[in-house]
Amino acid sequence: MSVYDRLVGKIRREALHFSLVDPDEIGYERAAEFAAAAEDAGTDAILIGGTVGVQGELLDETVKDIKNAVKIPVILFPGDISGISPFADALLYLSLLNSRNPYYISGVQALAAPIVLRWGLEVIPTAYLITEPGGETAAGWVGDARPLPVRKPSITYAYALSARFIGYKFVYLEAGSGAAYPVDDRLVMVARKALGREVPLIVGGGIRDPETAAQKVRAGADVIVTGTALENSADVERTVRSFVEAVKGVERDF
Ligand code: 1GP
Repeated sequence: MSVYDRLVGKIRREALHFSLVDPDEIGYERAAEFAAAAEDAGTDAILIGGTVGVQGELLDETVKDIKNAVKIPVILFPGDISGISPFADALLYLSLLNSRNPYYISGVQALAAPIVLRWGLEVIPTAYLITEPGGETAAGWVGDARPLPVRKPSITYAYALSARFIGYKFVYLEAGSGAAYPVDDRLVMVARKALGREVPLIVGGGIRDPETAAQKVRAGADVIVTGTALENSADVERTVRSFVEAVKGVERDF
């Protein structure tokens, strides 16, 4: 069964938590241990990525180390064409739909496609939408995004609906790693409304505590991604467990 189908099957039962491993931030040598601690704490998948400095042989070795250390899906979350590796289970095939630069909407995907096919890597077409305050984060700056404004939720609604019509398999609302504040609840709510139950909604960026993670699930997120909060933790397993419990503890009304 594909990684995507496994995740969607789980999402029907409960909200999920993904742990972001940015090897450039936490150190390549620590990545596997970090991922194993997150798995022990009940996280549902490991995302490997980062906007700068995550590439090449070091990335390949890190992905292999993480694959050896965990059984849950190991999914690439690339910042550019250099962020892909044949050793992962799947690839978030991201299109940054609200970029000003067509390279991040369709160009890098075309450049990557032939090698991804050769590798036989599972691709998960994902509409990546950067919201405020993501313009101040590395993802927003490098990706030349026009961050979706909090005061105009109708724009997020329109982008999410368009992503559903086009046929993306995930929509990822992103405030940017280390953002000053997370994706606003109103934006999560309108994206959920646009997607119905057809397309799972991932929310990440600036989520620092379990209560905020639970709040985003109540607003309509299916998957919560945390990275910085785990990187800053002295006890990764304990911190991941607190996020997992918060996210899975939310009663969803469907
Ligand atoms: C970034 O959404 C992820 O792409 C996670 O962000 O590092 O702020 O948790 P944080």
